[in-house]
Amino acid sequence: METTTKKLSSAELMELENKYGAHNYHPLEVVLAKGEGVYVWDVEGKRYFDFLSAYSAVNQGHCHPGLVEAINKQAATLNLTSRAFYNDQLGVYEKFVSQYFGFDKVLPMNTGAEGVETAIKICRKWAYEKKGVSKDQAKIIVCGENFHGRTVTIISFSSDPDARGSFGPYTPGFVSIPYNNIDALREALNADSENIAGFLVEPIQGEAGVNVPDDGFLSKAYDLCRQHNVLFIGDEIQTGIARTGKMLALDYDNVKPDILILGKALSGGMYPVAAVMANNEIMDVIKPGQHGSTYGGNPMACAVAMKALKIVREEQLADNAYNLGLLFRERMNVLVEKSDLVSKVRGKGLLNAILINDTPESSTAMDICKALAKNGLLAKPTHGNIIRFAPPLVMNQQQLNECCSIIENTILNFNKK
Ligand code: IF1
Repeated sequence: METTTKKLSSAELMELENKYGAHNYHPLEVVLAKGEGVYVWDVEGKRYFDFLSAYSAVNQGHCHPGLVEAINKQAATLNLTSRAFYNDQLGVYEKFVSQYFGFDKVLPMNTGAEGVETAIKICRKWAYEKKGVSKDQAKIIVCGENFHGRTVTIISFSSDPDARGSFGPYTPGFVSIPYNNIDALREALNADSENIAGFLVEPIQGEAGVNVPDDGFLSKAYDLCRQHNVLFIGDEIQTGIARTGKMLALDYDNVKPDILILGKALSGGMYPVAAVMANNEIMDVIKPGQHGSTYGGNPMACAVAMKALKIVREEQLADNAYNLGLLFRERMNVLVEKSDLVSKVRGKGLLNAILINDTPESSTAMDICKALAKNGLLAKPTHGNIIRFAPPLVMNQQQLNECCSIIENTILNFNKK
């Protein structure tokens, strides 16, 4: 065993991950050791603006003092009881989160993928018991290029060869249509109306490269679902909790989903907390013994999530994300004019991406991210030639302008290999 207390260098720590950890990621070569607000620091003490926010989990900023206090207090009091017993946090949280998002009930889980699995189970059971779908015939419509998580059932309806690849056999019961294509949705519903149980959709596709659908797509999709007695299931794990400039991205379209899935920023990055919300006629199809999780609804998660949601409201993070997002895209659009390297900026609120003018196979976007890191800003490419920008929502205007300058300078001084 190691007995020395010597601090390990970035190189040594990367080597440890490389040697002892499964190679299921390809991280940027920076080793983080500390975070505060919009900043993170590496092992050597270099400071960066965090433009990933742990994939939109730390919307409230790193180590938010209110969240640190909430988790410490609960950690010293009661952590985990399982759902075999009641606990003094769960009911209070369930009331709080249900009223916050306007649903009758919540089913608490931990990770986003679990939330999606939960929604699928509720939707299927509802289809058999309420819609009258014949046994094992329920189908859920999903969208091409979706990202909903990593479980076998969820990757069964992924169109990404890496995500789905050699993990079969796959779970049946899913029909895929192109994203943002209302005619395709109409056709799929017409083709099998009586067996379609749900439509599962990301209001903005994150992993696909911040794909923003046309105005009206989501509300038209919702109306079609109503016509066919199909549940509209909103995956707001990444887009929710103020990220896109509204509390939920679906708020832009005035759509209230039948089932809402939240995760990530529901805990502000403190702890894995996910929630599935629905009204009674849907949620009540789940009876004791039919779903659950050891950690789901534990007192730590409840205390942290309540505080995380209070912070979003108190600090008006949705409005801040909305306003800073306008500013960000305005400045990036100037860059699109100035630089041949950037062909487009898109997004809502503080969930944005720039398209790099090179092939997805090229290393250009990755090389730009490395240069950005050198200049003190952390971001990562998705799909090869798209760079996602999603800073914590506690950023202020001066910081955002500083970040835009870093991005502009890095790109204007970038020499393609
Ligand atoms: C990884 C992306 C983000 C999600 C939506 C469910 C989940 C996610 C809309 C599952 C998770 C993550 C997971 C992360 C990469 C990531 C991601 F690049 F894939 F698209 F956020 F940008 N629905 N998204 O975005 O939630 O089970 O992970 O808690 O490393 O796989 P989870």
